[in-house]
Amino acid sequence: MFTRAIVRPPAPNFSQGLTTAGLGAPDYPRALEQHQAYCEALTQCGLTVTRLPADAAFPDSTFVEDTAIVTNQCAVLARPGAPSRSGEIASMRAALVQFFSELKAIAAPGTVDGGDICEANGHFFIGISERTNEAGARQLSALLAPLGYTSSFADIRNDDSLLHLKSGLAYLGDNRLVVTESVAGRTEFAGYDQILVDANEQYAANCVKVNDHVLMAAGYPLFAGKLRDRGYHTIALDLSEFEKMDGGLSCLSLRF
Ligand code: CIR
Repeated sequence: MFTRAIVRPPAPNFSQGLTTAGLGAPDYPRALEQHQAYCEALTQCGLTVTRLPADAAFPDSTFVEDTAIVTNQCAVLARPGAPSRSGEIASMRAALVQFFSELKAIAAPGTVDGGDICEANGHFFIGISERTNEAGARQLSALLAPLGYTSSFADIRNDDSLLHLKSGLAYLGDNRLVVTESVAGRTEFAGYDQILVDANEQYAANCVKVNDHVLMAAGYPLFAGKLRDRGYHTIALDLSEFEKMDGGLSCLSLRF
């Protein structure tokens, strides 16, 4: 069970963050509304939500999931692969020390974006991507191992459809993964029950199981139906303004 989440609303210069989406500039008031609804959904799932102040020094800082890996035993500060995001770590450190007695950290030359890390019941899938390098992946694996966590790597550098591993992968519990087509075919994820996200609904793959609900992006009826058919209670959230900045649902919070 999760009890807490950390979020950070977008700053007014949110549109100056990194993006490849080609969907146009985000509408700031609308982004704030969507973020508010996201926070309310987390509250509905039973979480106490800590809202960090918006930080215009880092336009991508609303994507807090990329800055740390949190487990039920520890937190690991990430080391973002995008240089423009490296300064986001200091304020996340200050936030996390309130909740974790010991903070670990990825060090140079390693880079890790939290969006590349998918935990599945004590096993960590670590994506090696344009953001997370092999040195960072090995460091994270070594930090987690003494705590009893296992890990494995998935190299997604040749997969243009994925910014981060979790752009195409989510874990729902009960040995069940949500996968996009390109992720479904990979041997790393064989042995799991897989819910396939249709190619024209790929954005929906980045969903999050929070206690008794699955939070998912609104506007993806096929995927919503697949979840409902399997008995999940879904909460659909409009994330259009975050999608314009390459952001998925999971990256708007750290949950623990
Ligand atoms: C970036 O490119 O870093 C941000 N504009 C979006 C990050 C989204 N994070 C994620 O999917 N984990």
